[in-house]
Amino acid sequence: MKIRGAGRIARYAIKTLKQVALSSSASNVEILYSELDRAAHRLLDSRPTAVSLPNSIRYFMHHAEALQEKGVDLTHFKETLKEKAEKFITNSEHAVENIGRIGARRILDGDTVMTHCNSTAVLEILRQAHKSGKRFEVYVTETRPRFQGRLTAKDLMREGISPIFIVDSAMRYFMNEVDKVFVGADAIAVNGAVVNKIGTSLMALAANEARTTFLVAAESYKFSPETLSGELIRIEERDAKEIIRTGKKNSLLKIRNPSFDVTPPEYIDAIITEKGVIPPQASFWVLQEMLGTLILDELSFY
Ligand code: RUB
Repeated sequence: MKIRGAGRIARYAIKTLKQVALSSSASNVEILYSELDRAAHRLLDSRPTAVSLPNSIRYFMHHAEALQEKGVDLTHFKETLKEKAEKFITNSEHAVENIGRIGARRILDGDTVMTHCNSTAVLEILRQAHKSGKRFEVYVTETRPRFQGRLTAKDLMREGISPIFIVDSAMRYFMNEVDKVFVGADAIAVNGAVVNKIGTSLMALAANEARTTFLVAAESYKFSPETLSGELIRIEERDAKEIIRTGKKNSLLKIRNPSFDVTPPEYIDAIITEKGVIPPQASFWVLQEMLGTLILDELSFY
C-alpha cells in the first residue's frame, strides 16, 4: 500500500523491473531473464486487482523474451529494456495528461462533481478544468477504511480547489446536487464493467437513481485481456485490522474487507481514455486494439 493507485502501481512495477535488469550481476541474458521472471512474479503477487500491474509486466517481459530469442548480447539486452521501460512510463504519464485534457471538457462552469478514493486520472481532469478557469464544486468521500479521500482532498487543495469532504455514507444525501461523478478504475472487463475502490458501485447506483452522469477515467492499460476468455477479476480482500482492532473481546466477530467492487456497465455513461471517450460497451474494441493477439498468446505466463 506504499504504492497505490492503478497507474502508479504499473509505473512502479516497470521501474522495479528496469532496476532489476540494470543492477543485476548476471553473466548472461538467460540468467538475467530468469531473475526478471522471478521479480515479475513477486510483483504480480503484490496487488491482485489492478490489471495495470499484469499488463505493464506483460509489456516488459514480452520485450525481454523477444530480445532473448533474438540472441542479443547482455549490454544490448539491458539497454533496450531500459529504453522500453522509460517509454512505458512516459506514455503512461502522457495518457494521464490526455485523459485530463479530454475529461476537463466534460466539466462545465458552475458544475458540481463528486469523486471517490484517490485517482490520478480524475485529479488530472479536475486540475485541468480548474486551470482553464472553470469554477466548480467537488464532493470528496473519505473512502474508508484507508481514507484515500483525505489524499484527494489534499491534492485538490494544493491545486487551489477547495473540496467538500463527506463521509462515504453521505454520497446519496448529496447526489441530487451533483451534475457528474468522476471515478478512476483498477480494472475494466470486456463487457465494460469497472472495478474500482469499494463504494464505487454504490455511488454509481445513487447517481443512476438521481440521473447524475457517471464517468470513469482510465488509461487503456487498465482494460483486462483475461476477461476476454471469461476470467473474472479478482477482488482484493484486505486485513480486518484496517476496520477494527481484532482481539479476544471480539473473537466472535467475522470481518470482511473487500478493497474493490464491480460497477456494471449499465450504470456507466462513458469511459474517458487517453484515446477518447467510449461507451462501456465498446471495451472489447479497446482490448482488441491495445493488446493484439501477440500478447494474448502469453497470458498464461503473466
Ligand atoms: C485506488 C483506487 C483508484 C484507482 C485508479 O485504490 O481505487 O481509484 O486505482 O487510480 P488503492 P489511478 O488505494 O487501494 O490502490 O487513476 O491513480 O490509476
